[in-house]
Amino acid sequence: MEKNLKQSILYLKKEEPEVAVAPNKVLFTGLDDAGKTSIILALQREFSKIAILSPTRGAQRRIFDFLGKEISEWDLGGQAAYRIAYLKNPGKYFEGTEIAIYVIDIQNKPRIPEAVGYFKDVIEQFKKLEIEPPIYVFLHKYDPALRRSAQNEMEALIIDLKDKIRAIEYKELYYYETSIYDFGSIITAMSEILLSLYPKSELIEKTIIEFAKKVDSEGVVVIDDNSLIIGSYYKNDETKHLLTASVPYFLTLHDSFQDTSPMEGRLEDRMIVQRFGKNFIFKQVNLKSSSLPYYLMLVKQDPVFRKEDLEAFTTLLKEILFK
Ligand SMILES: Nc1nc2c(ncn2[C@@H]2O[C@H](COP(=O)(O)OP(=O)(O)OP(=O)(O)O)[C@@H](O)[C@H]2O)c(=O)[nH]1
Ligand SMILES: [Mg+2]
Repeated sequence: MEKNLKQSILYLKKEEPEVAVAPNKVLFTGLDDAGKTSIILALQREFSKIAILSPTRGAQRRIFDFLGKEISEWDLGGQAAYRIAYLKNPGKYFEGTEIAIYVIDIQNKPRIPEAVGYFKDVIEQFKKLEIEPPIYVFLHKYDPALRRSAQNEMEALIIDLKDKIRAIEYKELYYYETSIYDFGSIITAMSEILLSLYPKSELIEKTIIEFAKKVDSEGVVVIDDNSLIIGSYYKNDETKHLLTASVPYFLTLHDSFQDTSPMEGRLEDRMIVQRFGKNFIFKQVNLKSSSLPYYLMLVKQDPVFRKEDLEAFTTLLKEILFK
């Protein structure tokens, strides 16, 4: 009996496809001071570290889990001396990139030509290595205050910058306007980018839409512990903005409560904020006992929903994600 059990466990282990799969490499690159490390820290809600950040030394790597997939995140310090070293040894730094995120500080107008120049260098390395990862250009430091006070000027600058980049031929190129003072912009960008690696994302989306209808909600987001939205439903753009902008604050508030009273396992624990005649409801959901928590946030007219509806929803999510 025991032997059979052991054999079947061995068999199961052999069958497990994840074992041989290398983590997906996501590369953050760009000039020094562009804001790469700040973006990464914002997603981890390490706000106090952003304030005292110093330039990244060389390549910093971190591995994290996204929907059960290992993501290997590379943050390439952008100071000139490091950039020269990377270009001398592309195999070491650029090889295996599956997604590239190129961060440009759009507030630093005098350095834009330099940023475009290094962008060309990076593309050349990919060509040398015969890889063509999608590149997401972050037009970064587009702060809300700037959007209010100098929108025309910034839009003109962005058009000009895109023209310069367009002159460099590359297949898959996408743009995001981001700012660490608009967390929603970072969360939305990173979630969309990482979900592109994940074939089940459409199914998750459908499940969320069904749940939103069932509980009569105008917007629902499911978030992982890295502040990444793994699926969402929004009735309209306004709801989308309200939800994505407030998610990081709910997460931070949740983090601060966690230190004193653990929420885990208490189904009734939720945070509710009333605004615009609506209820913003935030709660932790445990989709897998061994892994990091997930979070659910929804906007509704009334603050209640049936426990059974939530349970049916989380069961479905679990099946999609982990089976
Ligand atoms: N106004 C504004 N400042 C930002 C934003 N993001 C980052 N910063 C600031 O930009 C500076 C540089 O940020 P880092 O994240 O260290 O830049 P980096 O690209 O990692 O730089 P290297 O590590 O040298 O390559 C810091 O002072 C940040 O506070 C943003 O969205 N808006
Ligand atoms: Mg850095």
